[in-house]
Amino acid sequence: MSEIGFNRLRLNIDDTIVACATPPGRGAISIVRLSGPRAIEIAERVFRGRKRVGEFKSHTAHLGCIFDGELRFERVLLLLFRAPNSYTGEDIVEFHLHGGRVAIDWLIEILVKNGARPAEPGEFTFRALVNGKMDLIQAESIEEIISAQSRTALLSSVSRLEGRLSEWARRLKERLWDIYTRLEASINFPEDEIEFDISAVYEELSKVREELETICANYDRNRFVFEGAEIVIAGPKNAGKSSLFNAIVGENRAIVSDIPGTTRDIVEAHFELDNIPVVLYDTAGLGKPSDKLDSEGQKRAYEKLSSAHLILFVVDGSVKVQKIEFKFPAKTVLVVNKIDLGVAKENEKLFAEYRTIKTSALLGTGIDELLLFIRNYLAANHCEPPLIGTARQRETIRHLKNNIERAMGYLETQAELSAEELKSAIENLSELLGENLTPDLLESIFSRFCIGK
Ligand SMILES: Nc1nc2c(ncn2[C@@H]2O[C@H](COP(=O)(O)OP(=O)(O)OP(=O)(O)O)[C@@H](O)[C@H]2O)c(=O)[nH]1
Ligand SMILES: [Mg+2]
Repeated sequence: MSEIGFNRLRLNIDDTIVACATPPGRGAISIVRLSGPRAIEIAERVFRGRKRVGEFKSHTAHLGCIFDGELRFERVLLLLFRAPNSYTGEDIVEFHLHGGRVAIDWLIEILVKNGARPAEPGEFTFRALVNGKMDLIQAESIEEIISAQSRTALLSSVSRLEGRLSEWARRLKERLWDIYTRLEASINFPEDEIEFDISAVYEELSKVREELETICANYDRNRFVFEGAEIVIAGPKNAGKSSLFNAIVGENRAIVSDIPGTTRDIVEAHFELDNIPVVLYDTAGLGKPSDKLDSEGQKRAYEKLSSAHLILFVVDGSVKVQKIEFKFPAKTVLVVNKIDLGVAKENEKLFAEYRTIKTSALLGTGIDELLLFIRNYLAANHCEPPLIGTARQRETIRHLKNNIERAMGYLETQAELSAEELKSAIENLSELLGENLTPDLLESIFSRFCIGK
């Protein structure tokens, strides 16, 4: 019995596993998948078609009936993928049946009765990993693809499934390995006068460092591509923040009233702008708190402001704007609202100091311009789909960058320490690729998967 496990879970990879691969519940078609050494044998016991399942060619589809003992269950379409040319690298049998909770559960029950075991979350992909069908980065990308929030995020994940990051990591590993072995040789056999040009190696390592910096910066700037851009509407009470929120969203989501301090809790709306997921927040008006609830509301507003990608600071431009007790970060745009009532003369000097957009949330004036500004802002802050896409990958690259910097620092005076750092860098790349699978690593990745994937 071969057990490979992570955490409390011990997975026997000799078992034949079964799970529904499509979302549970009503649907035109549901797919139940069997994978493992006994997949064909188990399928043969329950499926009756024109021929025996064992006689079917790989990658073919066959119509037939499922039997629960002698009870005829359902007509299904059976697809066969023979090892090693399948997702998991094992024999896979897929049953396509009419979607519906009862039918799915019943079929799984029949297959379990005939020798299959219900799969754990992510176990199909785990087998693909164990059987060398994909590396860890690619396995991770499957989950990323499933949960992608935008087309850019999807394209970035697909590039990892196709091996863009893995290839880059393998090539870098080779480059570092070459430097490491030459450095070690020059340390261990100084009398052999092994050619080791310190300044050339330094130059090469600094190129690697630059590459790593670009990768990290690109990911950091693009985080909102994966997580959604957080745009926070804030400003003094009664400025028309909730009205603006509703005007952008295009429906009456947030309560609007002429009573200052109407909004207490944060209201949010999700939508996409040019393939970038956006979360828009309406927050409580800032200023002297009127009561305990108001100060709690304002506390929440400030928390949101600190994590925002973009702040729309809304003021009522028709009356003299009170001194703004807010340190505008670079990511702020001043929205001068209620322009249908005119702009108070006293404000003109203040508005000239900031990047401003004039709106009337009441009449809908300036909303298109504001949306265009947001679009341009997001576009300017994101470029091509980033090479890395998860916090784990980002963290490993950060360690790697530290290794390279230290290796450069030690290169001239403490060659042994420099070699140690290069070795750690190579180990970090192996970890990125999942070449040494530890239970913790597997647990952290596969616990996010759904059953059937
Ligand atoms: N004339 C005019 N009135 C507006 C405009 N935008 C909002 N108002 C009015 O201003 C009042 C306050 O609007 P809200 O959207 O509730 O303002 P808020 O900033 O969310 O207020 P708080 O949640 O209390 O901080 C309401 O009576 C709105 O109808 C505008 O562009 N022009
Ligand atoms: Mg409000």
